[in-house]
Amino acid sequence: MPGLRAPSDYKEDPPRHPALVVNSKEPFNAEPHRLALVSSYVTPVDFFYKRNHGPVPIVDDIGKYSVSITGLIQNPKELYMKDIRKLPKYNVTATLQCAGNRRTAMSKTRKVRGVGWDISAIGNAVWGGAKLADVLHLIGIPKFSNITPSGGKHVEFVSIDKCKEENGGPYKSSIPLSQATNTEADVILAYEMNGETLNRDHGYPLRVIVPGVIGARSVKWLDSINIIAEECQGFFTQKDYKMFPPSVNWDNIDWSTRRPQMDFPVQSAICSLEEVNTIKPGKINIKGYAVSGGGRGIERVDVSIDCGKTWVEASRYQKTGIPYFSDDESSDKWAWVFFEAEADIPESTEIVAKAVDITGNVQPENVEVIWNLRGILNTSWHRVQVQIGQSNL
Ligand SMILES: Nc1nc2c(c(=O)[nH]1)N[C@H]1C(S)=C(S)[C@@H](COP(=O)(O)O)O[C@H]1N2
Ligand SMILES: [Mo]
Repeated sequence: MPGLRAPSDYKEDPPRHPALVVNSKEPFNAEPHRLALVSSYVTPVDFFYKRNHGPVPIVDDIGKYSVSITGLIQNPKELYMKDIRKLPKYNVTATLQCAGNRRTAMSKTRKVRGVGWDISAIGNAVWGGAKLADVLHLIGIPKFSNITPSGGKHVEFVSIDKCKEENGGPYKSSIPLSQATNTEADVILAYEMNGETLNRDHGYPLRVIVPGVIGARSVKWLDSINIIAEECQGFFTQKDYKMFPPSVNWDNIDWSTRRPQMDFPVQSAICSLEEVNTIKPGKINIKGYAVSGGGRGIERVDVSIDCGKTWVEASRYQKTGIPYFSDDESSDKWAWVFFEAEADIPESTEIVAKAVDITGNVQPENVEVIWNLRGILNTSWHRVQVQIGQSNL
């Protein structure tokens, strides 16, 4: 692991913005306030959620840093930053969402295990870097490959951070070779975030970005890329980030019965209001984000101000002044969409939002039906309470 070093404690973790809500200090897990989240389409780096499983790695000499590409290929290779920077550079606007986003709300039904996230374990950034398809092409794997001549079917990304879930070993995960070599899937080895050099919390010097897929597959602090026959056998691919039915508990769980989660389902949340609000009667602004996995656009966002009895359609946009159309060339395919609606609130009520993606997938009404012991993928209708009274808004 030339050039990249993994500390065993948190003394050398980077400084963070004081406005972040810290869910866990060591390892550092934090998210912005919901209002901050919808104040800009591209999330500023400081306010982008941070999800670490161990101390943040350190680069002592960037000139010495390289990524090794090994496994079921003819010629294993070491790639330095200069080799990666020589490849065509792409800027991909993509929303990263932790599978545990909105876990706290799921925990209220029945206890779940995991970091307690509110609704902001999500962010949208412009990721600059080389396409993984180009990197793999460089080492002799053709674009749009399903298998290498020696039987490689998956691409494993290995970091160097020391994670307790891996008994002190590094974070790792994998994606199918077909996705990795598909230029349209836009899988990026990113060295920039929002036009700046990637910072330490987000994976400096190099991380993977797998658009449309749960954040867990976007491995930070990349140390090696392995072409393998079976999917990654590590903890975060085999014993975590899988969706189980509500009947499965910690006594009867059999991890091997489920596939690792990849695409995330359609999601939306109201960010202009807290969970419980006290307002004066009159007009309020209902604003939030909506996003779906796999590059599926957002077809519609419905808002209700009477607990879900009747609905109005919210307006949608990515860039101010430009109307959003799902599947249009002018839209950012991998990015979230903001929605907005104005409503008159005469009495205390529950305000609800639900999004529909281009496939017609819609968020489930209740959290109970999607409850799972790890508390992942809470995409149930987002509900906030408003009470009429002395205003705090
Ligand atoms: N090496 C490494 N990569 C990682 C993680 C990690 O702990 N170590 N966390 C993963 C998870 S679960 C998520 S949600 C995203 C979070 O990325 P961010 O901290 O840049 O928001 O990184 C992923 N990649
Ligand atoms: Mo995550």
